[in-house]
Amino acid sequence: MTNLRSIANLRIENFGYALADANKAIENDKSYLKAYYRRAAAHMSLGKYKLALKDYERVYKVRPNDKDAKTKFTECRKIVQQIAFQKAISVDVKEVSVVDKINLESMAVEDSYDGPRLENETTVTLDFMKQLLECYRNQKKLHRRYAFQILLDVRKYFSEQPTLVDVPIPEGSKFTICGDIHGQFYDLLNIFELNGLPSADNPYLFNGDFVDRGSFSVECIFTLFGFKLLYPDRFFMSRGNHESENMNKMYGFEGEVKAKYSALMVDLFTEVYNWLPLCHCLDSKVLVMHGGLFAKVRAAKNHSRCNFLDISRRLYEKRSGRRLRQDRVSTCPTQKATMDF
Ligand SMILES: [Mn+2]
Repeated sequence: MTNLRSIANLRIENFGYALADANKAIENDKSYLKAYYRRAAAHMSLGKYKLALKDYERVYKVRPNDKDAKTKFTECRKIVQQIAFQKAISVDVKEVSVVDKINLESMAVEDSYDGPRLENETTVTLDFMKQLLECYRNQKKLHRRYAFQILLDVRKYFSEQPTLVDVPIPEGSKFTICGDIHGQFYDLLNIFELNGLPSADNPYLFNGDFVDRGSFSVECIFTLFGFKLLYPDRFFMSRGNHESENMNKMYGFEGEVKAKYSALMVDLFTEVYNWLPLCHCLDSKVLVMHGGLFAKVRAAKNHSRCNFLDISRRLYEKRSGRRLRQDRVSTCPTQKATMDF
């Protein structure tokens, strides 16, 4: 009787009642297999997959030749494994941030410093950016206090951005996309000379690989981050395969930051890079992303919005060099160009 009521409750989606009835039926007759089956179905519907698996397994063991029992058991086991896998690759958000180790107040700006200064010690202005370009052109350095301030601000900004950023482009207007800058600051200056400085009317997307290889990665990245803070809605940056801790160790950026600033700043850069958006959708028409990102991105095969939005950017933190290279190959947009991005 209780088992029949359990079936009825399952049919009208009263899963809680179905569960109670199935439990009662089992209590009355521990060998009554159908009740286990109903209980599993109720647990499945309530999202309690581990409990459902237990019952499905019991039914399957008693009736190994029952096709339906086997299908249900296999399906449920797959779900339980998937959940365990998702849990294993999820990132612990309680992780300590390097931000807590940074004390801007302790970084006094010496009177002798004649480089660019942030407005009120905090804000990037157009004037600051022009002075910064001039300072870098003359191979001078931005004060570490301002450098840290920019990194902290840009980290906060990116951490609040989605993985896929939508970029509206008004009809008939110009939009410039630039590829790998790779630490070539003087090339970056040439781009701005030929194509105009970034502005509200001259929007840009820099599509990853800002650093490594060239000797002026620090100059490139602070220039780009500065413009990002100045025109957050008109200047865009996406992550390349070189915006990662392992690549920076191998291809020069880490050494350059340590020489020009400090190891602490290297760690902060790593955090900021982990927050960079992975792709941009221009005017709801064109998807732009850097080649050779990571396997999980490749998994987003059909390039639907949900696939990209679901990707946690913080997954890509600690990867071995080997794994990264594999990922680069496996996610390369063309079969030919593989290793040397
Ligand atoms: Mn590259």
